[in-house]
Amino acid sequence: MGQDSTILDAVIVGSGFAGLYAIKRLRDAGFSIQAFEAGDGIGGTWYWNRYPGARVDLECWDYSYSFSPELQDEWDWPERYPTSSELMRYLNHVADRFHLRESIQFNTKVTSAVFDEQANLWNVTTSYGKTVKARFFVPATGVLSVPKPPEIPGIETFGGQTYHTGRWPHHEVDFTNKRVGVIGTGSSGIQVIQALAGKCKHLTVFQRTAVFVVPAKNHPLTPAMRARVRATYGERRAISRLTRFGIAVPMSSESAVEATVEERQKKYENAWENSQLLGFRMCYGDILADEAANETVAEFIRGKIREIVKKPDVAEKLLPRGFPFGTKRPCLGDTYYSVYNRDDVELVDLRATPIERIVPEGVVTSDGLHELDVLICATGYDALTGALTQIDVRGLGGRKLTDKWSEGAKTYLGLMTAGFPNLFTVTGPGSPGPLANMSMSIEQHVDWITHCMEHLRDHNIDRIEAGQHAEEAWMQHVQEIVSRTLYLKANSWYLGANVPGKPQVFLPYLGGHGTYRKKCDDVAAAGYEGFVLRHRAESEAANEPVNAGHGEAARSAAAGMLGGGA
Ligand code: N01
Repeated sequence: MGQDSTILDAVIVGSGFAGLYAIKRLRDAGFSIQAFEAGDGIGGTWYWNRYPGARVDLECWDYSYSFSPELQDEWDWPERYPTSSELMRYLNHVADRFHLRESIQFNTKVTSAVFDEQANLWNVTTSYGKTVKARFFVPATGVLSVPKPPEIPGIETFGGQTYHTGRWPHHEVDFTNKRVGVIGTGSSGIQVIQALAGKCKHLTVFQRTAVFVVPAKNHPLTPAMRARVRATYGERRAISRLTRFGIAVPMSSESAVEATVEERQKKYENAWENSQLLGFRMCYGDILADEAANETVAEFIRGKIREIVKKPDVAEKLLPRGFPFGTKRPCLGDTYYSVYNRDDVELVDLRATPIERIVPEGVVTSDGLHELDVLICATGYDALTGALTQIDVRGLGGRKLTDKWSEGAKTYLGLMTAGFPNLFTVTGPGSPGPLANMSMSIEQHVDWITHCMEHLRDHNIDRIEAGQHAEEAWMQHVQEIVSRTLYLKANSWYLGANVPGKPQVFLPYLGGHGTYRKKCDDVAAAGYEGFVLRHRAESEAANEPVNAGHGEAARSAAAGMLGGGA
């Protein structure tokens, strides 16, 4: 982009799905880039999440890159839902095939990023103390990458081995003859519990909130199945780009409350038998918006739990209650409920008998000591903002990102935050990110960012920033959309409710992947409406925004957004 070879066009942070694709796209577009990765290998979330049973719960034909038809054609997925090691194999293949590794410095954490407003450059400092200068700062740090500890007194005194699912060691952990405890029953806990039942001496599950777990129906893929998927990849991806969740499964617009009991039963049985993560949510249009509709699904799944779990008192504890189905992320698992029929698996209901402390021998709840050799914390993440706020990011006037976001993250379109020019957040808060197909959300964001940087280069513009009014209107719109749904009725990580002291603001955009994609494209087509752009010459001469006249347009565009629908 510029002449000075010591100045990079962009620094990218991370080498998971997002970082790898950002390296590829920005490099192909002719930008000079450097990526930093804290781990000693690529893979991002999959690099760290190697716990037993770890696998993605979107089907491989959705949860994979779509940018290269050759890559799609040559890659053989062995199973419907790939394990973390299969995903690592895939991502390593992508890194090798497109020569991405040469742009990544491993074992290097980015510790700070400070914007120099005179020079219009980001000074990015790493754990080695070295600072590099770049025009753009692109954290591709993932939405679920900073593990959340369980915040239980005495945890450091535990005498056995302690692990967090989100920081699993890279060596084999032997559970033979071990008494293992798992704290947490979200997606990670559900997977690790299924994998360890029967593989250790005794498994104790500490459950604070029972979740909805629907069958995964995972299976190996035959060559014929793979051929069928390949034949329809193009069409599937094209449809997915327009849908609410970024996958090519039709969403019904019918109402669950208006359907007859028999109609509902038939649909729900079908969803149970032919399940995928979003199956139940697709059955009726009002499931995530109407409590009575939602309760029909919730009660159907509770009925299945009662059928599978033989001990009625245990089944009763496993029944999810107190939040609508789908508002905490549902989990997938083929054997989850049946593991509780084993004599060597015990469920501790923390609502009835809370954890008091951890001692060297194990976990003490209000009904006594549970002796353990291994403690696994499947206690989740400081989601959506944790990885960004771990970096000391400072924008205009030296303002810290943590100060700006002290009452909740604010962005325009989840792509930029006002006061922090030339910083793009890949699948940032305020975008659909984790409420849609992540790999598709990542490609959409990275494509948009690349086009934007090309536009700036072609028009000699050296600064882009989210407009204040556009940002406020967008965040209002995000809140307005979620308020029409049931999502605010659950203490979820979407809301930041799982991290003590974190501001509780619902951050993912719920308007749907397709709607959001169109919005981003329209904004770009209108000359990056709502953003403030500054020409290089003007930067040098004064601080007057080149599209100051867009200020009103931005405000009215933002006001127009408020009319959007979920
Ligand atoms: O984390 P979670 P996760 N004492 O936050 C409990 C993605 N993912 O790692 O609900 C006792 O969902 C907490 O209880 P509660 C996916 O998007 C995907 O499982 O707060 N319990 C909850 O049960 C997922 O949603 C895949 O009452 C405590 C659990 O810990 C996201 O990652 C696989 C506690 C945390 O559940 C996060 O999933 C894995 C305490 N002090 C993850 N603190 C796939 O693709 C927390 N808990 C398959």
